[in-house]
Amino acid sequence: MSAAAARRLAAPAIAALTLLAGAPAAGGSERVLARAAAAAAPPGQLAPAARVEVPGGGLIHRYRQRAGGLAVFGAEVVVADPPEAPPVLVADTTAPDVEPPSADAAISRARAIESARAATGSESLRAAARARLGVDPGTGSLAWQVSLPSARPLGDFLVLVDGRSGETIETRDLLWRATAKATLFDPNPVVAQGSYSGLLDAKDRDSTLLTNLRVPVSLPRITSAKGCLVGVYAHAKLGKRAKSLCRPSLDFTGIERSNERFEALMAYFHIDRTRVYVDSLGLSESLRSKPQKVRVNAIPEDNSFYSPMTRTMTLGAGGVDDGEDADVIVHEYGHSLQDQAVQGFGRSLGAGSMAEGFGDYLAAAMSALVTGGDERFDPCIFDWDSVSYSGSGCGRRADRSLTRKRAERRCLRAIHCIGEAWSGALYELRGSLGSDPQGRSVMDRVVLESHFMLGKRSGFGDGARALIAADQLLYAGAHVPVLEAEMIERKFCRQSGC
Ligand SMILES: [Ca+2]
Ligand SMILES: [Ca+2]
Ligand SMILES: [Ca+2]
Ligand SMILES: [Zn+2]
Repeated sequence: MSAAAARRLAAPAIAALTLLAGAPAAGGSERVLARAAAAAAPPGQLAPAARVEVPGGGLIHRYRQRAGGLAVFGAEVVVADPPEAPPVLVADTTAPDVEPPSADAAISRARAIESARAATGSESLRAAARARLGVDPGTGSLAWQVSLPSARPLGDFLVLVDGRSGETIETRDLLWRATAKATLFDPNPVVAQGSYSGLLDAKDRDSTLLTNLRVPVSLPRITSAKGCLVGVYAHAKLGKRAKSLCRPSLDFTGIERSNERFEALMAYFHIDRTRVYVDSLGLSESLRSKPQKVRVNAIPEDNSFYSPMTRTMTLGAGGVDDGEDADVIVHEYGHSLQDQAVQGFGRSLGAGSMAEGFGDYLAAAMSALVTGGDERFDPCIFDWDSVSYSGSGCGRRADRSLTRKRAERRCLRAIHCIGEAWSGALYELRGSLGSDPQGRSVMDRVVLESHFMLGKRSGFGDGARALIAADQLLYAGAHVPVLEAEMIERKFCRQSGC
């Protein structure tokens, strides 16, 4: 700061201190102000921000640096005022030489956000971007501080953008994350072994065979500082009382299937991986930024569900614990993904059936990512969970050649059953459309994008038209003839077209 500037600032500084001293409720006692005045910033730039009473009688005072009515980013002073001792200047991150910049001629908020997204390569967001105009403490110049909760690439980016030129001054990723380890079923022991031989639930007891069919995995993106199963995309809890599962070492490798924690680890791992996969497909809208809540072994029944009202997944413990089979976890998460695209989706027979069919399709697709494509096990849904109730070895299948009409005759309005006609069509299309030049499954992209164009009570006709529209949007309609032919053959569309 020049001598002239120092003189200019001196007068208002004294005025401000006097003002603060006259208002102890906001600013603190004169002794505190005298300590705060020892900070790097001139006292006139310190605005009282908080005053907290500490049990035992002391106070904590916080001041933020402001210049010309603008916040200096991250610049603050904290003074502790113990009852029986002199005040202490604890923290000081203020800057000494800030001349109040003029906010005139600043670039727009929208341009600042655009510049921050370009600098971080952020293609999609998990929540809305925010931006605040203020002062860069490093240079003293006008700047926008932009917060970007980015989905792709994943990060909580805090970007400082020059308020006049739009250039990036600094980029920081604030997301806390850690990776835990566990040994889990992927997707389930039947697929891991390649047969049903010797595989029995035996009331959730461990066996050498089942223990050995686990594989070591990483549980990435843990955000809990205590090592609980809370992450960017999943939040897993145990039992009816929704207990947290925490281990500060993040090493869960010793946990076997008889331990109730096993299913929580399974749920975390498979939800996280499915979400990352969906995000990798490059869809038009971002999905929910909050982690998916899931409660495992929360009900004794052999049943699992997703609640659109609480947005929570619940996995039952009947028969084989539902959380031991990724097919169950992914199917239920499929309901959540649809609810994220169209809130409350599934309020008609057709919509309900499409929802069930999509959940099974997604379970088959995620299985295929692990097996590399296995016609025995990918379309067999709940291979492991179903050992306690199904003679065929599958709870349902995603590769039936059913038409809508035959399914409706056969299924007596049961949506899981009619859903097999829908999953059958999607799964067949998955095989025939294959991958795009970027290596992404065409059908996975098309079906997930199509959900953004549906309504709560949409029927099969809407579903078919949404698939076609999604292909027109994503691939310029390259696969429309194949999609439409399949939809007509399955009787989701009339012979004349969708
Ligand atoms: Ca178990
Ligand atoms: Ca079960
Ligand atoms: Ca399967
Ligand atoms: Zn379902």
